[in-house]
Amino acid sequence: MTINRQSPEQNGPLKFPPNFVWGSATAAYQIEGAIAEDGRKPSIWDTFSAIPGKVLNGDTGEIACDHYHRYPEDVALMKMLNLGAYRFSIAWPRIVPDGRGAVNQQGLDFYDRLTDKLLEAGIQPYATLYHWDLPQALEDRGGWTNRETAEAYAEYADVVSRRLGDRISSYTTFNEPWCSAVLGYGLGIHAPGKQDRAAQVAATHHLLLAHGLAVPILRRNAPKAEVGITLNLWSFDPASDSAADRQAAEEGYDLDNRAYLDPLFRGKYPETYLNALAPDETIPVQAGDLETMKAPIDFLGINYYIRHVRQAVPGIPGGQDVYPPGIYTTMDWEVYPPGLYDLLVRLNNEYQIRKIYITENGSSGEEGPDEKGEVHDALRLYYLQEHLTQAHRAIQQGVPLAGYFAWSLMDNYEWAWGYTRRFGIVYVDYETQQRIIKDSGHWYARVAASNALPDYRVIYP
Ligand code: GCO
Repeated sequence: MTINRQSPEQNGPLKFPPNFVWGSATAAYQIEGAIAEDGRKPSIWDTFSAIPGKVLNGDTGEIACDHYHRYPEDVALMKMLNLGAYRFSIAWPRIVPDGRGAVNQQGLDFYDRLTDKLLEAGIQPYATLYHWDLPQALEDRGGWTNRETAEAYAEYADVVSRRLGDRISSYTTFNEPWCSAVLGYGLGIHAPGKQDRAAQVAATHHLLLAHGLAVPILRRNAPKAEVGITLNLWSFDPASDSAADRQAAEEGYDLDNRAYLDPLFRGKYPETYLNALAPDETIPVQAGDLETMKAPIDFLGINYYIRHVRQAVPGIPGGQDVYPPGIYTTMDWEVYPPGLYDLLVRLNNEYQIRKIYITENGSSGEEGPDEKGEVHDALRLYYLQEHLTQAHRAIQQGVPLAGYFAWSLMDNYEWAWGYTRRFGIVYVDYETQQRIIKDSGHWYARVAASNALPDYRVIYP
């Protein structure tokens, strides 16, 4: 790791606006463990991860980071990292274990205790209501392909926000509905593992509908909290200057980004998306749905990891990905920080967005402790630094970016990759459950404390 103290492009620290929120993020199934404790019943991820071949090494979230029991220690770690906010998700199968009906008070108690611990430590709780762990009982009736799941979700949102109310600073209805619909119902890479394009289209609609149904409920129960949604978005670049490649990149943007943004901000699906539907892929839209989906929100959360570079393929809207030379992480994801700037500026130009948070951004890397017990994760530190530099640039261009959440607080269960991909700024030894703050975590703690990027730059490799 080289520290360049005379970086030519930077004079002095890059200061962020006052009150910029510095946080870190996790998700329930990825860290909590305790899958059968205190009344929790199975989610689609318990079922899916138990099927041989679905998850690398057969890994499950049974124990994960044991956060359910170790949350006081984890909040203490957040404090050491100078975090002003913590983005976590609430497990629906702990709260309404059968998806609908009986409420499990012990499940609510856990998030109550966590919220209090955070507030005691001066850390704002940012709660996500759905990060992919649908109660299995609902999946048994069709899951997100069934409109009933949207109604069940609204009831669940009501239960949670009645209990936690304004003690939660910020409610996010959904994390990455694209992943739930496309990876879960279309490609079968995630739970529930369906490979059915028509199911994907129906799931997309019901996820967006559920969001819209929940917004007024959250506002009523927690009038002082903010309400928003998090999307996984990419920037899209053409593989060449040709008109065909440029069109492929634009179609890709429409199919993956705009298919979620337009319903939320404009109350309609984009033309490219509608035109790409096969005859059996019908959107199960009912009167009023599109109006419901565009309920005004206080913020948009963006999870940005990579860009897409697209090459035209005749007959395939959006073309195909190509992989330019560059730095790649162990997920085989290209490190492309300017894509974050491009995306933020474009979103700000195209939609009326009151406030944006980067709710996830980070890098995988499999470094472990050295003989001194330190974890030197140079690529992750570089990744955070470069993306924050681009975020800072976007703020200079007028993008209303209000906060940044590093993914992730700690190494955890990386879905179909099991425990083989580590994203934490804190290392987790899964055998002993020991946590060690990595170099990137120490660096991030200084950034959060000073509300600025330091005046030196780390060069990679
Ligand atoms: C995501 C997920 C995270 C992943 C992360 C890295 O929202 O996609 O929220 O759960 O772990 O993105 O792949």
